[in-house]
Amino acid sequence: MTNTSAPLLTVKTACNRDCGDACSIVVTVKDNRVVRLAGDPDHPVTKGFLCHRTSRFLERQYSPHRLTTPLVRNGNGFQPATWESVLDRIARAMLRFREESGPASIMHYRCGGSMGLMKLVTDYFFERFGPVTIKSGDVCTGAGDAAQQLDFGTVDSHDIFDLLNSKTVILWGKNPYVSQVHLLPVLREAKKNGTRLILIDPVHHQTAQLCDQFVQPRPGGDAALAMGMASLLFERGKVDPTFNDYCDNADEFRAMVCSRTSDEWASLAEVSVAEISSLTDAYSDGPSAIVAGWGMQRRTNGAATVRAIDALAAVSGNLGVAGGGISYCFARKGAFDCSFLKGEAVAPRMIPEPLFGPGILAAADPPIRMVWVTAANPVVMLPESETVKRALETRELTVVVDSFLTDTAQCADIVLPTTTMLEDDDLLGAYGHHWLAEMRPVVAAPKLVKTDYEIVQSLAPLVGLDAEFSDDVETWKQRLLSPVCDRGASLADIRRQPVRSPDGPSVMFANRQFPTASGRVNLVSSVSLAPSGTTAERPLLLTALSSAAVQGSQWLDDAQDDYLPATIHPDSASGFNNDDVAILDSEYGQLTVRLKFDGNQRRDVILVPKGGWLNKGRCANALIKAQTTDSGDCAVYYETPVRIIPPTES
Ligand SMILES: Nc1nc2c(c(=O)[nH]1)N[C@H]1C(S)=C(S)[C@@H](COP(=O)(O)OP(=O)(O)OC[C@H]3O[C@@H](n4cnc5c(=O)[nH]c(N)nc54)[C@H](O)[C@@H]3O)O[C@H]1N2
Ligand SMILES: Nc1nc2c(c(=O)[nH]1)N[C@H]1C(S)=C(S)[C@@H](COP(=O)(O)OP(=O)(O)OC[C@H]3O[C@@H](n4cnc5c(=O)[nH]c(N)nc54)[C@H](O)[C@@H]3O)O[C@H]1N2
Ligand SMILES: [Mo]
Repeated sequence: MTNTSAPLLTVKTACNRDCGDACSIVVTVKDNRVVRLAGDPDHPVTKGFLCHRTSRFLERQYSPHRLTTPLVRNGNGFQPATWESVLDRIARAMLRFREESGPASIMHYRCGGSMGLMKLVTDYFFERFGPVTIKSGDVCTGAGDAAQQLDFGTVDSHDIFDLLNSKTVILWGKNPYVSQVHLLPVLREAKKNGTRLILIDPVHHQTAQLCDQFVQPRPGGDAALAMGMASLLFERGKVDPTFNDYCDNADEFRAMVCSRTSDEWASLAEVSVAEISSLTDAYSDGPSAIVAGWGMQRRTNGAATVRAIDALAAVSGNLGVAGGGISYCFARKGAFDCSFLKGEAVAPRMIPEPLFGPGILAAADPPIRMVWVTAANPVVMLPESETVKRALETRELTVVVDSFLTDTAQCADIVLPTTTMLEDDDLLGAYGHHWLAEMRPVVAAPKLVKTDYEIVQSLAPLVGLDAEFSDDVETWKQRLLSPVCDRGASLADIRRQPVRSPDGPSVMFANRQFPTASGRVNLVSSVSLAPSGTTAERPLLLTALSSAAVQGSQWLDDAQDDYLPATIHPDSASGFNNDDVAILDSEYGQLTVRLKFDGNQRRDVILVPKGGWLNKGRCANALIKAQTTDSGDCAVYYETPVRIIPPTES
């Protein structure tokens, strides 16, 4: 019962969701209940507004489906249990598996439920206990990260406001209306100042309307498009005459670019000669920034694609200059001391993240006997959902930490209830700008709900790790911030006002020195093009993308009642009408969908929202094959060929 006379308190915290914006939130609390969430007007990036999904977070916070007690499996269902009994059972199992089969028989898996730095301390718990089996790579950004590490020796970006210095900005496969709404004010201001905006995306979306030019290449055609643009730069004498001075492989790169004409590259990218020409004109009228999205690297040639675009930025002279650059991710952990965690360097075994399901099933010597899943919903979000489900259901012990009984939690033997972002205590960097933030519990969690850190803290004494995990969160925060604490970014500073990381560059590589082995850019010297992916039998590429209303799989309770909407060009759906129900069929499975016609889409794609639940029949990953990209162990999410068939034929 809310006490109507209780005072309204206003407190600040930050949004920990997997998004580049890491917003500062102003929270209004009454009687230990949050009554309002608003964007912080004092934060230069948040600018006083929140996205659609976080504005509606209170529906999730106060959902009747939230988990409020530990659960243990009882046949096909679950029954409540005490923390004492579940922790005791988990600790005994962990000690026994380690003793009998070695720590590699335990796998710890975490994904993007929270971007908080304290989640690394949970990883550290398993590293100290083991090290245990972990994932390698990253289904979100792995291929592009690997590409930029190779090319530049690091992954970071120009300041977000440096886009105001650009004459041209190319949004290369990016949809800020959905995935990064706080980039929009910057883009709008740039546009008002005369900056030309261009979108390159195989999918037509709202961002096209914001832009002066929209180019719609074939999915996976970007490397060819970048090569075509580079070839026109060479032809027109528009390359930076000094690029040899700061790039390796200049001759090899040029030979590759010139191995085809720009017309041939254009046709491989499925864009017109006029389009590639006007794109190159615009790009060479700089300084020009490329803001690369994440979708293009979730393909078999994902790393090669980002490398081709990096090289285009390098030879055009756009590296190291204000208004230039190729922005992919910001180094969100850059300000923090995370050296306590050794990660991949000490792991006894790694399973590439996209191969989580088949990888667990195939693991031998030792087999994986126990899996601990936290801040992740792999059944829904990783490819081959049914295989992931089987892998989790057949372990001797599966523990899932979440606030909801997700498809993944339903595979567990033990489910541990955890806090939401309004109850958690943590630090954040952002992958879409350079500001740092602190999360504070603005209301108390339900009585039996613990943060991830509190959970490993309670487990630590039962497995002999009390000393390492006795520090409080405040101590960890100070430790994490130690590299920047005497440069204006101490915990006290961050509590007082928005703080930009002192290590966040305004302009990357301003002295054209690169942290590669040679100190120079490593230009790519061969690029593969993605296979077209479609077949005569299955002529559409299943493309399951982020949607504005939801973060990943975190749908609100009543949002999944209809069939999954599937957007398709009407020419690719002959025999069907708009709003018809159809079966979406791949080699791996089927889903029932409701068709939505859109004449702006290419004829070789079908679009559905990512993150639909398996138990609601809305999970795209049930149709998608588990495979890795060319580098970085990212997932190939958008290359599964599918067809639509009438419901009666399935
Ligand atoms: N509302 C909302 N916001 C989110 C999320 C969410 O679920 N909902 N998810 C968050 C997460 S996990 C992440 S990683 C980020 C980024 O999430 P993403 O959804 O990856 O964000 P974008 O990079 O904006 O969008 C991907 C774009 O890549 C395009 N694309 C796909 N294939 C190709 C290709 O071959 N070439 C080119 N040029 N483009 C291609 C798609 O059409 C799409 O427009 O956003 C975060 N923000
Ligand atoms: N087909 C297809 N699949 C995709 C993508 C795609 O574009 N297409 N996108 C991919 C991308 S970019 C990403 S990043 C992944 C995301 O994959 P996930 O990170 O697995 O996705 P979420 O749905 O956000 O699931 C996170 C879970 O964490 C829980 N959670 C939230 N906060 C906390 C916390 O503090 N502690 C704990 N223990 N749990 C918490 C939430 O309740 C939620 O159930 O999905 C990938 N999957
Ligand atoms: Mo992601």
